[in-house]
Amino acid sequence: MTNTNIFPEGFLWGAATSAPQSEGAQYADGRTASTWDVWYEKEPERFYNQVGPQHTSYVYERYPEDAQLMADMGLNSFRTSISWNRLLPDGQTLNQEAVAFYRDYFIQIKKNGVQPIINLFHFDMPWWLMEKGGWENRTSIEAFAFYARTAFEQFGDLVDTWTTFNEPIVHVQCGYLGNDHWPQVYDFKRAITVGYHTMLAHAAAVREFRSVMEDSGKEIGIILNLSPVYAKSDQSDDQKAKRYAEEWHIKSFLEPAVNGHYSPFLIETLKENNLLPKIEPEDAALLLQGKVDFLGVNYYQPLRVQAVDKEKVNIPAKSPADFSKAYDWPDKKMNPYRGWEIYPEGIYDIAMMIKNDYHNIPWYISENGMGVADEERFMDAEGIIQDDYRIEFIRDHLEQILKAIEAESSCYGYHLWTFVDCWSWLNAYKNRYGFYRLDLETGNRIPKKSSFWLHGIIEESKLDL
Ligand code: BGP
Repeated sequence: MTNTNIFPEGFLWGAATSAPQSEGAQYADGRTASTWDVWYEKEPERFYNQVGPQHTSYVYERYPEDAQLMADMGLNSFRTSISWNRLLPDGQTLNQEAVAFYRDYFIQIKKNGVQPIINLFHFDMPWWLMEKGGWENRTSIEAFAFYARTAFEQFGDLVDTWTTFNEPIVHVQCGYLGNDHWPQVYDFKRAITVGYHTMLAHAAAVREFRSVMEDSGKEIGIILNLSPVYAKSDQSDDQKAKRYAEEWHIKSFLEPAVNGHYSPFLIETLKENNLLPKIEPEDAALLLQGKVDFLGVNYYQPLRVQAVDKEKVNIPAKSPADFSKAYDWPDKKMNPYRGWEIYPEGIYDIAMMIKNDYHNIPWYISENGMGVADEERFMDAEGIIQDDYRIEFIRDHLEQILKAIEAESSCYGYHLWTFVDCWSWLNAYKNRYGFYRLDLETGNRIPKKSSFWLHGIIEESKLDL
């Protein structure tokens, strides 16, 4: 395996969450609704145990305590997001109470020696914009640019590192090729348009960043779930399926973010299938402005694919499933408490892809973690969750990071999902991920065993191999 067990100086040790999953204070101090708030009001039965977005981890009130706990654990970085509909409740008017909250939140984090990494969009579309068509409507691009500019102007003095979107493929796929996000439609062409406008909005936000921050040395990136794709076999049909899966799941966002344009192969495929979105003459120049300084990489599990059954393929294609089919790898190791594959080696493969195909652009693991259902069953007499499974999970993934760094990958950090157990979309509190357990009744934070373990690793900056 790897010869070095030492993490480089300045390595980012942290955890990640998002505004809609942690803040709470649903309609407090001028905040308006996002799609999640409205959806819950319409269909509460879609949410696990009918627990909606109002039951988060109370960060709006408890952030000073959290900042202190991060410092106690030895973390030096933390990622969360800003709520668009809290900062600009109607899309135009600046909410001064939101400004005061976020400013103090970021100040408290920094006072404790923790660097905030701030993301702008984490699946939370303001309802006022969704009513106009959300990302399907081209006006969303400049609406997002205005929001981004406002955030940079209000918090740019406190925040050095920004990201535009978290896992943009998820709101495309779950909202327009499935029913796990609002608006729950199934339409490949609309999904492509939503993805395209998202990347134009990303580019417009980067454009605003460069203009507000000028030569400040501050940085902007994007967070992508770059799950590596593995084919069932070396046979050409399986390899073709892999190529398509990579284009759809990885490159459709990675290429414009790093290179400022889409891959010719993807454009050709869309053309052939009559799926090309409406492209305006000025779009190419805007996309070029969207090149990022770094990548955040979320990694949970790989994607395994095989060739599609030819007789079932639609022409023109109706979904990504017309290009590649999921493959159930018999040797896979599963997370028995969540149902996702555990494959730490995927991190090394992502690292080598970034190194070899994307000029080794600096990147860090912005999410990785192990969800566990009914985690109370692992609680000891003192009330501490004995999460040895999570310790093993983190340890195995860190080992792959060390191996990648030894192979000259530019990986510079690791963030666990998440710091304090947080609310998770339709799954609510079904799966827990945090270093700290959230007591749902009191809102209290109780450290899990993994928080003590990681503290030790951070102090020594090394992993026993
Ligand atoms: C990521 C999202 C997070 C979080 C995490 C865990 O894709 O960025 O917001 O939800 O997945 O997902 P789940 O709670 O569904 O297990």
